[in-house]
Amino acid sequence: MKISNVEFAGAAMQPGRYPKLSQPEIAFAGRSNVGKSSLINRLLNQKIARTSQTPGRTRQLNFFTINQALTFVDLPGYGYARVAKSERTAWQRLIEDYLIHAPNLCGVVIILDIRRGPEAEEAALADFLAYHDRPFLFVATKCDKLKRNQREKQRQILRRQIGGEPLLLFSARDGQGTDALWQAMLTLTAALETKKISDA
Ligand SMILES: Nc1nc2c(ncn2[C@@H]2O[C@H](COP(=O)(O)OP(=O)(O)OP(=O)(O)O)[C@@H](O)[C@H]2O)c(=O)[nH]1
Ligand SMILES: [Mg+2]
Repeated sequence: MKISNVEFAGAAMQPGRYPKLSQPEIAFAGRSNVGKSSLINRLLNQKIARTSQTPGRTRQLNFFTINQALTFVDLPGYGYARVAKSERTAWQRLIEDYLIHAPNLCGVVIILDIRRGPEAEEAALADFLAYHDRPFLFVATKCDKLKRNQREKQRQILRRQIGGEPLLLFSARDGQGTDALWQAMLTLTAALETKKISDA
């Protein structure tokens, strides 16, 4: 995809209060510090989403619109123990509310750390999305941290753990997987359009 324009299109801190946008949306979910914002920046070829060494950096939903045609939604990370429990619950409610109600959401990219794989939260998120009829795909990021043969072995292990779902390998550092991820996301947006037509 040729990116000619990316704009920050707003943020949401409370359920129900989302920027009013009309483009198809892709959301990026994953535990805190897994590399969601870095992945978005790599896909967009610019440092627009704020990244940090400190987990729990993204505390709101941030919306970025590309070529006025597609919106990326950077979700707050989950599973970070050093954030107060009340605040974690509030984020979770916000994320869930968005994932249930977003009218233009066509898919969710669930981001894993290649070295860590899915844990209870990822499984719960995938179940939640399936229940609400939201398409999702798994991406294992930070692949640059493993050597090629380790990476392949780990890919097999992770695929088994996610029940044979497709899994793309990615690195925000060296850019591997960027084209394949764009392709997969464009397939999700096309599927939403088709669904809208057949539901009409
Ligand atoms: N080696 C390597 N480091 C990465 C990669 N992606 C992210 N990082 C590093 O991981 C840390 C966290 O990255 P972020 O993109 O801020 O992670 P996040 O998931 O947005 O974090 P929160 O917003 O806090 O939930 C940063 O220090 C990044 O430089 C990658 O593909 N390879
Ligand atoms: Mg972030």
